[in-house]
Amino acid sequence: MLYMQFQNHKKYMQMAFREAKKAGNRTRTNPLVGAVIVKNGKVISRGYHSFFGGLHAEEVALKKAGNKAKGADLFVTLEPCSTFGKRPPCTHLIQEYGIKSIYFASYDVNPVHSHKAANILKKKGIAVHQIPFEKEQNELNAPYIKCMTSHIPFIILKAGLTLDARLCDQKGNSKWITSKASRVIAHSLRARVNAVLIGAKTFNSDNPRLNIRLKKRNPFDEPDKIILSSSGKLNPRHRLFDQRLKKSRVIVATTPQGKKHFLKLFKEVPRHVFIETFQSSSKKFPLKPLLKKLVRRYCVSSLLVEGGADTLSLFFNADLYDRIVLFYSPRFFGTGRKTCPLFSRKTTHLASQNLRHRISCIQRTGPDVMLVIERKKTSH
Ligand code: AOF
Ligand code: ZN
Repeated sequence: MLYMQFQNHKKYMQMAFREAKKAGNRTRTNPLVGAVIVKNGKVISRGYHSFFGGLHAEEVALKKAGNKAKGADLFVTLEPCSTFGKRPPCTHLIQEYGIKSIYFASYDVNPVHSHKAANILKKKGIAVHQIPFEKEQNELNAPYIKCMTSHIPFIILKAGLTLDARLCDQKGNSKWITSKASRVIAHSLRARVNAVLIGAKTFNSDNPRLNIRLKKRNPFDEPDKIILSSSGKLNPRHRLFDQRLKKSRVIVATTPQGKKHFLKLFKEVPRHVFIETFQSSSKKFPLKPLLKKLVRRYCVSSLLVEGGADTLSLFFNADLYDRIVLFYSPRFFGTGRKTCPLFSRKTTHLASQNLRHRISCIQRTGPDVMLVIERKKTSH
């Protein structure tokens, strides 16, 4: 009997996780959370946190259940919040609606709420149980956990390259190395993050759109587009600056001198373009202040760095990444003046340090192979 009950509880929690995922990339720096309410062995309502600032998962499920929530069990993927934020505390609502017992998967990493709900609810006579789903939670909410604990987004470096790790051919062409199948997966990566970042060289040479081009789009928001350019020398006629294509914000990250240069390029800077300046004492762009600003001002919890080689090296050498996604095309470009390697700048990584990586996925994408590589530990 007890075993059966446990299996059922696990099933409801899995259902709550499926709910949580429905919000895609829309909760930004908030967590993905799902909730299921069960009474007499029947699911009476479900809910999820659907966008940043929106109703919390528990709130949605409780409101749907209404009076029926009295005496029911609540399954929620995250410890409920317990103080006023943008929303009222869920611990309040849980009591108000007469929930009998709650089951949660993990404690919240937000220090405001962490390890608080259980005591509050128990004092009100509500039974509280944890059903740990650590792996699922860490996967689902990697960006939220990273942001909440380090104030830096979850960073994915992405590149399409040849088997000898070249990003460009002899003429410097970097477009069309990988297959269509790889590009479809690359677009689905864009759909899972809040922002995509490229360097000025890639912007000026490729004139990219950096948008999600998938048939099935919901529940994805177009990611913000970020262009890294110390000099501010960016082609003003390129597509990302086109008012008509503005589906998302474009953020130009530059230096004070770069900003002056950039402003001269336009009669009027398009309204969807934001300029952020950072003082730089060395040749390297100050990434950490930029990343912190992206979290604070733009609610970016996950960032996809799409190149080129200089930009990828900048993040790699600064140890500012959590995952690397590589699409290997079955070609070889060899050496040559313009055939740049994946990381073009001098690296300080030693053979022993590279053990920090773990290959978490190997997948064929048409004629190519995709490797997903995780950093074992973050040191930010
Ligand atoms: C969510 N959705 O379903 C739950 C959250 O600013 P607020 O009021 O929206 O509160 C955000 C915090 O609430 C968030 O950092 C997390 O600690 C907690 N729980 N948040 O966005 C939810 N249950
Ligand atoms: Zn809440």
